[in-house]
Amino acid sequence: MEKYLSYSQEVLDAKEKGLPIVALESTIISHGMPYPQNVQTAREVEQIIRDNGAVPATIAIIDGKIKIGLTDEELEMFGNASNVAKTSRRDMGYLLATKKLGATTVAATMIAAELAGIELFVTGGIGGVHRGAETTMDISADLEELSQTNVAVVCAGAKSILDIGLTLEYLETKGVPVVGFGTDVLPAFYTRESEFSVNFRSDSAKEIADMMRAKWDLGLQGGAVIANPIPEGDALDAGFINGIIERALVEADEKGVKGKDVTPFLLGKVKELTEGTSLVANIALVKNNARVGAAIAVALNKNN
Ligand code: PSU
Ligand code: MN
Repeated sequence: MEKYLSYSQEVLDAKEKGLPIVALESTIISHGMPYPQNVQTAREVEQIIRDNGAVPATIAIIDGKIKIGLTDEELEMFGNASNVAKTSRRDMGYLLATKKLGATTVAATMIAAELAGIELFVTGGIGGVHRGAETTMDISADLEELSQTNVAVVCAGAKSILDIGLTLEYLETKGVPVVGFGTDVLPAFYTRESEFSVNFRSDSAKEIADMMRAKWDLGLQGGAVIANPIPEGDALDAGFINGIIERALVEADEKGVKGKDVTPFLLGKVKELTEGTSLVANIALVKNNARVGAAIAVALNKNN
């Protein structure tokens, strides 16, 4: 693995000392937020993880290596580069071989985290089953990854650019538990609630860590979705944001956006149409996830 993985000094030290580590993705940096807010948010999220007793490992593909932990310079370069490829499971080999810049999605970050021995990963939103998937077959590779790779993923639920109901059905078929952190209903990213229930509610990081340990001890492959609602003060009005998402979906359809471009296009449109309000909410929920994720990583580190 040394041929492909390259650790930052901070992560290397953490591994040697057996400290809890939290993986972070980089598609959110390159395709989810504009520069310079992306780099600033990434740094602040890393600091929140440190302040809560764990060590952050932002993951990206740079120069033919999967980087586990980025230096400040790497983060700055990466967040400001225009030639970064969104990288899912499918794309990893190609990007390593060609030494191009790759931003890891939830799926690719899970793969990298597992290779690096990291059990917990914090992000904003996961991919899912898109609306209209019954004809487009647009289902994120993130879901397949959640079913086979042993990493718990803390997110703010599923965004309503997706078909949340079908996403839950898919996760159920694949045996992926969906846990609400302090909530009975699945949060919908910008809002604290959707019309769907989670499988389990837990109010305790330790309980979630124990659940993951039991699952993995049994040899049950795969991760879990730990859905943590956006803080109340940062949540957007459901009517407002859903109206905007509808408009973004219509435009994506009219423009014929396909494949891996769909999610970044929709996220970009939503940001544009909300005049930045969605970006503020997005930043707030990721930070909130970092707090919860660090607590779960600490608990996982104790029960392994
Ligand atoms: N949802 C968000 N923000 C994001 C993404 C999803 O709210 O940045 C990114 C994540 O990296 C996720 C990817 O893994 O989009 C899913 O893309 P796709 O739907 O093409 O699988
Ligand atoms: Mn897709």
